[in-house]
Amino acid sequence: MPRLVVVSNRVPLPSERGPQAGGLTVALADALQPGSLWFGWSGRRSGQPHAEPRQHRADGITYGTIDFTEADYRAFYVGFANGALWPLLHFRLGLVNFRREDYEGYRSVNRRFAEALTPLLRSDDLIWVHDYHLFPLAEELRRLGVTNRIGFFLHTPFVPPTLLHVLPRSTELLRAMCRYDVVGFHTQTYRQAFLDCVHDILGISAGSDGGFLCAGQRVRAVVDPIGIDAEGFAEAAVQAERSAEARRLRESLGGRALAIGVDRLDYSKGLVSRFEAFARLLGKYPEDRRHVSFLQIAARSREDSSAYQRLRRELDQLVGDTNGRFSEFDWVPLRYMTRAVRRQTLAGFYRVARLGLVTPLRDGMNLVAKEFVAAQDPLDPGVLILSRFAGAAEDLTEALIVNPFDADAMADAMHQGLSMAHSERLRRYRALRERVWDTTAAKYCATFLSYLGQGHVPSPQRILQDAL
Ligand code: GDG
Repeated sequence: MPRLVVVSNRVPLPSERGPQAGGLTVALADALQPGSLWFGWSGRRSGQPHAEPRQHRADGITYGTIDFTEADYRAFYVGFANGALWPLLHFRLGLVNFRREDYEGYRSVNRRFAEALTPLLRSDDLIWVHDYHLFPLAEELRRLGVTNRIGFFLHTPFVPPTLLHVLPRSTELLRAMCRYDVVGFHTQTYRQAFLDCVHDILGISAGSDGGFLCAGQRVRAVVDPIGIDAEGFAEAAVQAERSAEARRLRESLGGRALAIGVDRLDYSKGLVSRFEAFARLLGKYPEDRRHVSFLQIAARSREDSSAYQRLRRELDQLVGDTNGRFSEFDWVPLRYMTRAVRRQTLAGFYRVARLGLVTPLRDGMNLVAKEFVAAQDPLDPGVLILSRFAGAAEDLTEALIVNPFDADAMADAMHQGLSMAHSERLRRYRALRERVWDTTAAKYCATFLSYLGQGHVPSPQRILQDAL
């Protein structure tokens, strides 16, 4: 078996993981077997970072990390990756902030990743690169003579050609994406958008299997929806339902139904329109006022960015307005916390909830939708309200699918969910459960690795070792 090398922007060392284990860590748990290497940024900024990576070992896995300078962090991470690529890939052109010096910083960090990683590589390693921070990494590795199979997975949506054109240097980035052997997306729609860009911008047509040839490189664009460890999460929810936290939450509801939202505090997650929709529910359906409480957990993220600071201010104001308008002396309709909670606790909270509100304006997949389904009590399940613009909506069609730009329609869906008959809740839940159990994290990893392994030619040493 060749060794797996995972590369992502941020490497969460086991010793430094907080309550909010990232989606990637959880999703890759199955692929990262002892012997694997995970390479990326340590999360630290230092004046004079070492060119050579620091290496740590835990549970048989090697973690290779490098530090950033303050300038790298500003240009690569805050500037180009999160200030230009993230809004573009989430269709928010008004928020795209392109600065040439940020782009140069992005390219130079990708070059440094390649220079630090190359000496750690073996000739038959399979390299799996994650997300938009690292579009040009394969190109930089190829420049250094790396001929291994290299795959890339994009966790965000991909945009059609008219939008990609908006970003200066996008042709260069698209060409760089074509230095990977495999390029993976969550959905058919994103893969098609990528192939349309390759066609319209680079003038290359792909075959029906998503394969094409670009500057001598054979590339294959594939669909591989990410999932969760459904069984493990369901078990965690059963345990957590009996925890002190879940009990306190239930007692605090005083018999009311719980609506829950769990998101990183990010403008793509549609929190503003979700809060507006909830206020409309309370205004339009007075009978629901005494029957529901909404808990939004929105762990802070990317606080160095001005777009995120503005969002926080807007949400603070909305929460204040809604609660000021509708609260009664013994009831606060909207509970909003920006601190992360433990994953186990979260599982119990989902299980207590009657409504799961997953209403992003755009989202690559959205794992919260799958976690909510997995956590439900099969005999008395809650209702998932899901944005049609989350990748998850391509699969989870039995959720109440909403347009997150239509606050009235979302309020109606919340009302429908609160008054839904038990038989309909069961019918929808059973169909959703099947989908969530069908597209797990383990399957996501196995599928990607099988694409990446195809065409893998073992090195002469490996053939010799295997023969002995
Ligand atoms: C990107 C794409 C794609 C959230 N708050 C807490 C907490 N979380 C956990 C959730 C979930 C994860 O974080 C968030 O995953 P999402 O999929 O919703 O979103 P992104 O972070 O934006 O991830 C997304 C994903 O990559 C995977 O490809 O689905 O579309 O944007 O697991 O439960 N976890 C804990 N405390 C919190 O307060 N423990």
